[in-house]
Amino acid sequence: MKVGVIMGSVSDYEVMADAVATLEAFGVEFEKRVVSAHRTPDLLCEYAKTARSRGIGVIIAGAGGAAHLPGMVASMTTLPVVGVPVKSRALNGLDSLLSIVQMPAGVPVATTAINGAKNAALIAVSILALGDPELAARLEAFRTRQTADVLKAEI
Ligand code: RP5
Repeated sequence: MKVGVIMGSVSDYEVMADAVATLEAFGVEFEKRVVSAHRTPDLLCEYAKTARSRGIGVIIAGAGGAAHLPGMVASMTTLPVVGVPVKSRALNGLDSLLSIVQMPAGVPVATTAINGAKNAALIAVSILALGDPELAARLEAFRTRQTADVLKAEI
């Protein structure tokens, strides 16, 4: 299964590139594209409704401002959706965070920190690793390396 990485604008890619780089580091297949909830609403519906049948297992959706992309995608698929609030110019991403994190009960979006694209990818890896022992081993190794790097850090 692959990960679908979508974002509301090309301008979000500066942040969402962290998710792509992390998925690449884990050797996880993904597709990436701009899907805007308000600029391309028909594409949004098509993307969300066909995602499962196209082999996607997790969707990572990043957006900024009035960031309805992750919630709208989640409303049209039962795949896990991870939302990334992208830091906005006007309100430093607080608008993005609150737009994404406060989903009413019934349609969940797993929300990361503002600009938390790397963690979005790690959540996607964790989910896919449930059915993929090799990927689970790579995730364990990543954590082990991360711990070792902190323990040997000199300041
Ligand atoms: C949102 O508006 C996007 O997700 C982006 O974060 C923000 C600004 O978009 P641009 O004006 O840079 O295209 O839809």
